[in-house]
Amino acid sequence: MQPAAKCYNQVQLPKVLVVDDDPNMIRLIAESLGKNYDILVARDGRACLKIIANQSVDLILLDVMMPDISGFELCQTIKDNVNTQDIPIIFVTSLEQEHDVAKGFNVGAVDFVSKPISAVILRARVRTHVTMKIQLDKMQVLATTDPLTLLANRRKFDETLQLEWKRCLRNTKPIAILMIDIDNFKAYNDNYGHGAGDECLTQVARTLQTSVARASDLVARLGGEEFAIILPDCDNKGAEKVAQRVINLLEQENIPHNFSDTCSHISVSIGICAQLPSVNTQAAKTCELADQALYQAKQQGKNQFKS
Ligand code: GH3
Ligand code: MG
Ligand code: MG
Ligand code: MG
Repeated sequence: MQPAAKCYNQVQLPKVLVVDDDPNMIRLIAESLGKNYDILVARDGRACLKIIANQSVDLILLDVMMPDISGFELCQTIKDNVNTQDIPIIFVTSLEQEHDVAKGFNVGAVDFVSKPISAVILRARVRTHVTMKIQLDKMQVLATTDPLTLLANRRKFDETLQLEWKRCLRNTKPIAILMIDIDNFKAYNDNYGHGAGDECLTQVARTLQTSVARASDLVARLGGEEFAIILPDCDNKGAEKVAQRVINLLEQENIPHNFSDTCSHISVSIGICAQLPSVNTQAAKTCELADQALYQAKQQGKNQFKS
């Protein structure tokens, strides 16, 4: 699972992880950086990997020569993992031969700082790379978020589906997709106005988010009044439970819709497809089948789900 997403409204110090087997060096680096950063410490590669698996880190200062795993190997491991590959890594090392520096960049580092360290240079480089990382994070959030509902957008949906599909294939687990479409939404917009339509979309988005239980479940707005949910490690029975929860919650919320041919409140139709991924099938096929089920739900009277 990915570390929790960052909240940019909160005033939070950037997190810098110092990985070094020498406690004196760790102290020196921490003193050089001052109070502008939240400094985390790991004495070896294993401790480093544990920290970055559990929290989001903005920069790693990495020693090369360490007893268990070398900094070069550790850097490669971090860069090979999709959940950690965007963390910038600066090597802090006494190795300064051309081929060592080249190797550091080849395994994915963004910079090099020589030991013995100069506090001024270290601070300047850390500030530069942390600033870039924070800007990159903001751009990534913008590129993957639907601005109206703050749900994941279609790009994020497609990316997540590919990742979760592969993960479920590796672990021999089923994956379920729910395709969700608001019923008679054109009539809602035409009668209550576009502003009310936007508010309704936001409220439905919140309801969908409330209906899923796990951190790995993804709710997305695909466009217009169409949404989708990815439920990794979930079979058809589990997916039907989520769909029923959505329908029940919308009934309780009772957003009035007097121009609907279905019922007097805002409702949705849901198509479900749960599959065990295999090497011969593709995620797109699951979406297609969920779309066909959604069509059935619409045909058979709306405000319901079909598998
Ligand atoms: P059905 O029950 O068969 O799904 O019919 P429908 O009216 O919901 O579906 P249709 O595809 O005919 O209309 C979708 C409407 O959604 C069209 C448009 O007015 C509205 N819509 C799409 N995107 C937005 C948006 O971002 N904001 C608002 N307010 N309305 C939107
Ligand atoms: Mg060392
Ligand atoms: Mg539609
Ligand atoms: Mg619709």
